[in-house]
Amino acid sequence: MKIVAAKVIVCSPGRNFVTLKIETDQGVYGIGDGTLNGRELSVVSYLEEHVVPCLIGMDPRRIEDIWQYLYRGAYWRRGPVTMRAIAAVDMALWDIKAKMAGMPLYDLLGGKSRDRVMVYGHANGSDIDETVDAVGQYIDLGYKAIRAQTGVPGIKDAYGVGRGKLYYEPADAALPSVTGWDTRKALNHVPRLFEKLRQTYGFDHHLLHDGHHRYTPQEAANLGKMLEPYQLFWLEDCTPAENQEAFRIVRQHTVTPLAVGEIFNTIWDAKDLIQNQLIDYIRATVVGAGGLTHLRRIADLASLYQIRTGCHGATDLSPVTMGCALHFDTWVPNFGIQEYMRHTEETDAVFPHDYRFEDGHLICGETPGHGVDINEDLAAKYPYKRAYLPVARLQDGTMWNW
Ligand code: CS2
Ligand code: MG
Repeated sequence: MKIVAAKVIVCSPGRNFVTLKIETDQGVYGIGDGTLNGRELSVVSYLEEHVVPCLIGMDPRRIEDIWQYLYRGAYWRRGPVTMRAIAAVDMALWDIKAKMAGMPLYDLLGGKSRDRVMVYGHANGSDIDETVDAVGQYIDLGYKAIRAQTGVPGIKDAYGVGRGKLYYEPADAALPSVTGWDTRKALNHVPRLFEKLRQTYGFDHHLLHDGHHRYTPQEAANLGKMLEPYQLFWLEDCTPAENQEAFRIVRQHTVTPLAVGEIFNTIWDAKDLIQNQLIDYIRATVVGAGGLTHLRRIADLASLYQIRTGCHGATDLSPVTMGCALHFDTWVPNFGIQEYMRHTEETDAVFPHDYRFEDGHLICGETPGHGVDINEDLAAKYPYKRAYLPVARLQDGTMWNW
């Protein structure tokens, strides 16, 4: 069996997506996602110039060998562009293998560990009352777990706050828009949001919060401690994780569960965090961390330390990644939760898929493969549009982490 063609499809049905389609001499094809939010065309070029020429003629059944070829063979290891390109290939190859086996992907991975996958939705508002109402809407929709973010007085366009809709899209400008940050103001405000949420809705639902890399370890520890009475499911990205040791400071001071990893691209980004039990949930996902072949290694290492998965699932992860993630979540023994930000109707139409939402959970389909396809004619109607994530500056103009 041979790979006879591989093409990169770029489309923007509401936001940009980079999709790889690998075709074989047996007529079976596979689909992979390589989207890197705000830097999409770098992955397109990596794939077209440096990966596709090597793939032609290879045996698509040799998923592991092709992964090692692209990882070790490049000499230059790791990084978001490389690992997304590898992920796109890996997803497409698992899709092909599962289609050939006539099995939904979870069966090939080892079979179902659960019937459905708990997801969390994104509730947000410009102030505490609006966020409390938004959480209520998610509860009415059946969600069991909800992430809550709020605007903060004195902070321009605080992270995670949309524009009055149930979903929001952060990459929204042809040049990066400038948002603000002030840790003192956030530390005053965020605990009050969760106090109000617990007063209003009680303790039955899981509540989550994303710090989006804004706090120092000491500030993050302080926030975690202040949030303890509200029993969060997790506090995410409370401090940047390039220095994995930083989490030790947070960990020493708070029992609020910690999640990190949406920007990790290999097991090396998480190794010390996992082995020192500094986190509770690992957020690496299929497109970010080199595909299913590598993500399952991260999950297996995490399982030794009772750390559970919580795959990133924002809108910049295409339905192809969501399909793969749901098969992974259905199999992985140490599953925790899956993030779920709904895509636009246009995106859903370009990427026909068989997963469905029901009662606060996503359920992956039974179609052989990962269950997500691309309608290329429709995709062609939505050409690429440059779109950046925002940047963040402190009140005095200092550049900060968005
Ligand atoms: C976020 C994302 O989903 C999350 O937890 O941190 O919205 C993130 O900002 C985007 O995926 C960036 O592309
Ligand atoms: Mg996040």
